[in-house]
Amino acid sequence: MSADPLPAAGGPSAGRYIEAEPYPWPFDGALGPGNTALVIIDMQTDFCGAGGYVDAMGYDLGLTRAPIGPIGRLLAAARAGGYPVIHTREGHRPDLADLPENKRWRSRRIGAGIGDPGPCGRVLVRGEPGWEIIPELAPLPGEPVIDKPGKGSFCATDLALILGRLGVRNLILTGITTDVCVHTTMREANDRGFECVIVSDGTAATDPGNHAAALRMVTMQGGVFGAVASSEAILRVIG
Ligand code: C5J
Repeated sequence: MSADPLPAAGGPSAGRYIEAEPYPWPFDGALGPGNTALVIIDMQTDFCGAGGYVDAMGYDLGLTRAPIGPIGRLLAAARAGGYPVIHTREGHRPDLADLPENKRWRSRRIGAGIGDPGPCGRVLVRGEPGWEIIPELAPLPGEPVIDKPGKGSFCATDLALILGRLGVRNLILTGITTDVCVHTTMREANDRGFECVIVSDGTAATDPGNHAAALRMVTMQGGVFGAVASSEAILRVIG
């Protein structure tokens, strides 16, 4: 009789798990620096700094800055434990050749035109001050930085190639915003077979209700996109 290669659906079997909802993560308990990456999404001045894109739209920067502390602690633990760290940046080419016309039009409607000049340089344009990752979470040399023109981190990027090269199959997802770039990335990753956990206090949205709803969506259908865990629960295992 051959052994079942999957853990029992009802609960964890032997392995290393993070306390998460709706199941201990990862599903198979196979968690370690050789197969698990910390992904930090779009912690750029444009999304959480004064004068950036989110600020120009009039949203509360206190919300999008809230995960900086928890992400910083996860980043330190991941680096110390030898876990791969991947950063992403949303932004467009200076000639805006990769900026869809409808994306630009919508951003101009709300007073934060992508590609237009602002206090932090041209909004969401590569190379501009607002597009840079905030100093508190700056990448170290050797940590891949994925430049993406869209909301998802897999669309029009080399992220899948890099994760494959690293042997990564589990993703710890952090960054901003929960309901837009983090969720889009989680959905893209889940469809590609990655096992994902989203960090409840390591993510934030421009609306607290959207943040809560985005986390709740993950837990439906037995964990339709993966699982949700706090940074503290993750630090207990990888810290
Ligand atoms: C948005 C993002 N919200 N990083 N980008 O436009 O979530």
